[in-house]
Amino acid sequence: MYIVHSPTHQRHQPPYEIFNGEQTPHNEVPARADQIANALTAAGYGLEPVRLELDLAEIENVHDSNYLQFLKLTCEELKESEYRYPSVFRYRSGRESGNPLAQLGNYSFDMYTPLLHDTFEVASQSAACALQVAQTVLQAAQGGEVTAGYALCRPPGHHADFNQMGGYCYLNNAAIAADFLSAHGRVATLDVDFHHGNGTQHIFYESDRVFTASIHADPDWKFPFFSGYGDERGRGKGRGYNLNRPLQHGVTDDEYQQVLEEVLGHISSFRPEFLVVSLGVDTHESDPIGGFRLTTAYYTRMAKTIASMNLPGVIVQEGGYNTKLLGTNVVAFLDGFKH
Ligand code: SP5
Ligand code: ZN
Repeated sequence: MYIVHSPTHQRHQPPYEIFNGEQTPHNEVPARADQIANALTAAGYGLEPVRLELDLAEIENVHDSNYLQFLKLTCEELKESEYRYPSVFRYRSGRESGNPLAQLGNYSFDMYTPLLHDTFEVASQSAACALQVAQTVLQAAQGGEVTAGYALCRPPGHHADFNQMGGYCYLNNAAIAADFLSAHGRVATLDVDFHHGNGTQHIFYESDRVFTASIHADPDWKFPFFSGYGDERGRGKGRGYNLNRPLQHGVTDDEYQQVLEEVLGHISSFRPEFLVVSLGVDTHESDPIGGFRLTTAYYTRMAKTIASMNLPGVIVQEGGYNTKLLGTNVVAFLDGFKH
């Protein structure tokens, strides 16, 4: 399994999340990626540092160039120790404002996702990890070989929309990989993070080149609340190319497996040539912010089931917040995915 990571991710360290107006400990901590990297190494997997540099001109299908410039310039202007949280969100008057505080609220949808001096650079490297894996998997596919690779992305990406950050996400790593691959064939994205992949869904909502599927906590119960319902099926020529399976509290391995098999059936009917998996292990029974009851052993079974589609695959790390077990769960998944 080809694995890419970015050793400089530690420089993005959100100081806290703001919940109900109060500072609460941030869940998306550097220890997450470090713990995964250590577990992978201990399990005998080799990790490659990312060498690709993200070219912003190449991701303009995925992210608004004004949003990218805003991220880049805002981070550059911050001092090493500074950070910015939004305070004022877009008011639905139809007016725009160039005021930096207004811009911050315009390009954010929550108060969990601050900008720090190094955030844009680290997020770009995270996206580059996904893109480098996608390039390698594509090359192998063009040589007639079906392979899979894993991008140890941090920060995660699946909540980041065309022009909005949120849910600890700035750039949509999975969408960037999927958009790149879609120039070479039909792509399916399968999001198995505990939370709905709203950014990925929305970015491809009107596309019939990328089929997006997500299995997640019912948005009436959990974040991101405003997206992820079963009746969201795509729009325009993308109609029928989005699939959501919202689930209730306490889902077990066997219940999840049933839904997964059903979703894979729909994905197969689309006849994809590439698969991008948004892997969140916040579905684990021990996760501090999740609410499902999946076991470590199940990740191996889940991965075997997904790998049985026998497609060139890019696995992208999303959430998972139990910093003691994250690595064990990711290793369990990758062990099951090996073709
Ligand atoms: C990538 C990913 O998994 N992002 C998840 C973002 C969801 N964050 C919501 C966390 C809310 C936790 N704080 C609630 C405190 C309740 N007492
Ligand atoms: Zn999540």
